[in-house]
Amino acid sequence: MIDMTMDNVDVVVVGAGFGGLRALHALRQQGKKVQVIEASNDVGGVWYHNGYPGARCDVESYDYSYSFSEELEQEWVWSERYATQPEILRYINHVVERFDLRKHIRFQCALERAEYDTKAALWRVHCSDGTQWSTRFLIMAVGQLSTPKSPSYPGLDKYSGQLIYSAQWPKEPVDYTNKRVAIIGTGSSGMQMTPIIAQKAAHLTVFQRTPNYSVPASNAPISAEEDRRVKANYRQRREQAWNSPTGLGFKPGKQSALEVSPEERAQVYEAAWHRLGFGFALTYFDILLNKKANDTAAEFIRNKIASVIEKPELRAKLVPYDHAFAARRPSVDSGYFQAFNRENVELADLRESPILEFTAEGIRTNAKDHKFDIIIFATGFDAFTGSLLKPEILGRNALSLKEKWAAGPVTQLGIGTSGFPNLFVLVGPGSPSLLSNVMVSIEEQSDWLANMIDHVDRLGVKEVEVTEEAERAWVAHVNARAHETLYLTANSYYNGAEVAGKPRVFMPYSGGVRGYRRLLNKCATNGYEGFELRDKPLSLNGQAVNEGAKLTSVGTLDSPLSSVVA
Ligand code: NA7
Repeated sequence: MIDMTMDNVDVVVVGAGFGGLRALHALRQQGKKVQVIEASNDVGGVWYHNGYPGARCDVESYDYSYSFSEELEQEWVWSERYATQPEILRYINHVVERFDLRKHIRFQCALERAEYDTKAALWRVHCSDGTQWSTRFLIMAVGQLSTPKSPSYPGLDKYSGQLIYSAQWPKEPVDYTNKRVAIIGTGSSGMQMTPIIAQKAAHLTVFQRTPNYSVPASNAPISAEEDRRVKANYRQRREQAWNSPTGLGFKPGKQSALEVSPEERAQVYEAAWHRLGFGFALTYFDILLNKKANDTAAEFIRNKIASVIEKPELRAKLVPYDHAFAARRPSVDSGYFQAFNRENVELADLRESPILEFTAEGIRTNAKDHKFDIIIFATGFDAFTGSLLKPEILGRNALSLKEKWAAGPVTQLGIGTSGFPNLFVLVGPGSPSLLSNVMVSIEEQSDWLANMIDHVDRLGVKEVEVTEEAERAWVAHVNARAHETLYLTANSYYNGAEVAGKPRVFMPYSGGVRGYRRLLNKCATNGYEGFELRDKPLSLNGQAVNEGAKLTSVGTLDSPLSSVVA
């Protein structure tokens, strides 16, 4: 029997970032009753929280935007090639108001527990504010980089200055003018904020553990003429993005980096360097596939980075040597390396001098006692699974998602996992997600899911569940594609190296958005191959269900990455 204290809806979507909002819109178009629940105060997801100085997208604005409405595309005017966080947040709010989405969202309402009622084929959803929902489908749109890490250090609680996380940037202004500031972490967040904070801080110390590759953003304002030009051919631009491997519109070069002369290669790299951002990695088709080809790009970048750093001792520390270019996520920066030429900017190399402890006044390494007014953790996230595994999600026979994925996430197409009927993940592990323009992936999967839900509703299907066979095959395929690349040669958040003790498995799908879309379409055309569609819940249709026993995890991947990662 349905618990009458619970509100009934067709779909609960968890998260009101770009993904959740797009899923909401797609499902509303299908006439579904949808409830979005969002832990924070407003829409925007990572773009709501990551309000640090210099935060901006490193995908071009025209491509990092929704494509589902031509009117929206035409009316919204982006001011810069790479939009800043405030502009992206304005865009998200514009979309929410324009498509009347806000009334479907409940804020300050975090998912705490979801349990599957096997007899009713319903998810019972329990939230932090005491609300409960009973829903046929549960869609997790919680983001891949949305649970910030919080490194612990001896003495952290003794520090008396201001401690800030880049991914939970305060809503009130942070005044770093004439202050002594520390940034820990040199991923995209640390690299973006360094040159901005350096301009006003009395002194800035950047704590670096791993030197990172970066390609210049070549950001620029968008002229009215360029805006007209893009909008006249927007469909064409979208088609190009959808049919490119990354969803960014860049087609990989047809040649190998190794089959052209060094002079020609230098010219091609030089041109790409000044305009392409991430596209630089596709200048030749084998940069991400072949170490020798990669070396040519890496060497070019190293020389470029070295050429803008004035002090030789800093050059040696800032130039990346220990991993292949783009095997970990490179940055697209605006003056990061140049910031170290300022007298008020200092590099603290954590490989040379690790942090020993935090003190009341700052940070002590074995080289120095640093004093800071503000310390910023730009230390990244528990990627892919952090936010998925935070709530307690109990599937058939009370199997928890945490147990099911104890050896790493296992999915069919990155969308569903066996033992958890009617639960779907948007842009989850096993999908192109962070190896793609995530906007392309979000739109693709939202429409696919909305169509699937509409389809099964018309058929009177009560339960949709991934088969164990399908998820085993998909994991094997994800691994096989990863083995074709250089991604496995580095420690990164792609393979769980960012959190101690996390299963070391490769999580995104590296087969590209076009290939992935073909597989999604094939799956749908073949009657949602790999998913079982049941007109009665499994527990009622006469098949034996051992209510007491838990499904064993089929999560062990066929090739644990710990054996291949250096
Ligand atoms: P990233 O890219 O995960 O970068 C985190 C950075 O923080 C990276 O340099 C880490 O060094 C460093 N880090 C992490 N933990 C520590 C500790 N304990 N001590 C010192 N340094 C540490 O996160 P971002 O927020 O910069 O970017 C996230 C994404 O946003 C990015 O990929 C783009 O998609 C946009 P490590 O490399 O692990 O040695």
